[in-house]
Amino acid sequence: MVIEFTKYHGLGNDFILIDNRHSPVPILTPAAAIEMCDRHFGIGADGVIFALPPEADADYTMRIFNSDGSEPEMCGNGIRCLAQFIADLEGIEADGQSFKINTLAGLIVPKLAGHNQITVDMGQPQLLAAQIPTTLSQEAEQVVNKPLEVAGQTWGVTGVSMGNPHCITFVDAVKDIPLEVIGPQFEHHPVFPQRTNTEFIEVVQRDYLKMRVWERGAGITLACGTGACAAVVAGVLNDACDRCCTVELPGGCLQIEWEANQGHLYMTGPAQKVFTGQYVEAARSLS
Ligand code: ZDP
Repeated sequence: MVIEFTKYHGLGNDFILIDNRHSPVPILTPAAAIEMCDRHFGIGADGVIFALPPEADADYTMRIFNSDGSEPEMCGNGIRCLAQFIADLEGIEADGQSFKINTLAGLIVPKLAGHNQITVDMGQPQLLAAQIPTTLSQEAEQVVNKPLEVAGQTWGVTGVSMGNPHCITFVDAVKDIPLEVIGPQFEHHPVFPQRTNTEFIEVVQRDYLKMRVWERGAGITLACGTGACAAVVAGVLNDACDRCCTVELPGGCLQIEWEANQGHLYMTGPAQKVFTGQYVEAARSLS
């Protein structure tokens, strides 16, 4: 079987987009997603995203499989790519056009902002330990700068859910962090029962953060939209940054605003189409 796909990236966080508008069930299994995401035997991507029909009061539903086949609740760079994919599929060019997208983290609303930029209303972060989820604090308490032992070191960590779990820690220099060694130890630490995404943050200025990320289910990626939002929330909770920040990731910059009245996060960044193709299912087992 041949599968039509389009490849997009948001700051180098790259995704295979599938037009699944005809059916509420993804046309691919998590096992197929693992094969397609493989950078040597497949197309290569951090995840596979499906544009599915909407549920009530929305325009579309998004589902995503990580490159390890697990299914996250939300994906910040991915939903910008999804918005651009929908605009491309439907021939929409109008700046200001927004889409209501059902996700496992609730309704998320990306808006075409012009010049390849998309602004996403990411909703409100969830801050209680039970919501993240983590056992680092009592269930109904926040997790701000709690000590966590990883790799023989004590890290001060802050927990934030953007629908998906994030563990944020502030460091002097992100370039010195051995991500591939300690990332998996954070991801699988027993205090995070759903595993976790982990962000290492260097505060350059109160309105400019540098970030490197180890993603749950995907490892090192060049950018993470939900992680950048979670980093600004953690920075504000620790009085380390402003509510409006530039977050510099290895793949480029995102603008993040944690609006004060409703407490919604707004993320602005690019989404870029790279190529379309036809994937030969089971290409790997044929090779
Ligand atoms: O929560 C998870 O398992 C993440 N790996 C999901 C993907 C997050 C993403 N990088 C983002 O930009 O938010 C797509």
